Amino acid sequence: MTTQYKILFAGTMGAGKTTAIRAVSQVPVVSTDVANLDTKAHEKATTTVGLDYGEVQLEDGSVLRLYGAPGQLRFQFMWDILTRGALGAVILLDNTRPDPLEDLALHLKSFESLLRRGAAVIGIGRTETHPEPTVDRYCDYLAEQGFVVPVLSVDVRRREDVLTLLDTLFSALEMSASDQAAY
Ligand SMILES: Nc1nc2c(ncn2[C@@H]2O[C@H](COP(=O)(O)OP(=O)(O)OP(=O)(O)O)[C@@H](O)[C@H]2O)c(=O)[nH]1
Ligand SMILES: [Mg+2]
Repeated sequence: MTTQYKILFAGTMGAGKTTAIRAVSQVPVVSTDVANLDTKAHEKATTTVGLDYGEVQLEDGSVLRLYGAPGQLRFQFMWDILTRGALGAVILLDNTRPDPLEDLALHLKSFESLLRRGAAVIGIGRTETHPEPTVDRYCDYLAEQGFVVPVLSVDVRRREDVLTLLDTLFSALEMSASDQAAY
């Protein structure tokens, strides 16, 4: 039987969870996007109200089942549901938002158990126009809170950037598995 892993894409509204899954999926993506009526929160045309689903096959033949969460806070109850059974998470943040470190704090709380076991990677979008907070600032903030999580600057419209996030997540998972084996 093919080995399958569930990976969750979470993060703020408009950070690009749906975009990221569409960029890498090798099957037609199932989306639950509807017209975005909350244009104060983000001006984009559509927003996810349920989940996204796509798949990508790794070189060893195993399959990643990619689930995208809705970013709007009114759907926060979906985050826990979608986290169940996930091997790891890609958390996408958007540097154009008013307070990206506050967004980070919310996601540290919501995905704490995945983050604590080294099963997450953080991707920061739109750093070319909004370089602050820098990746170093995010890492310092994480360290202050006792988290060790890789942080990358990404443009999730690019397939290679999304694949790099997934590679980094798997490296983090391997490292945390070998740390645990050492005890
Ligand atoms: N300029 C720029 N646009 C980006 C970048 N990353 C993503 N986008 C755009 O930002 C939008 C992201 O939209 P979605 O993929 O729907 O975002 P989402 O995270 O799924 O949002 P919700 O489902 O509403 O939570 C798309 O229009 C992308 O093309 C980036 O790095 N630079
Ligand atoms: Mg979406």
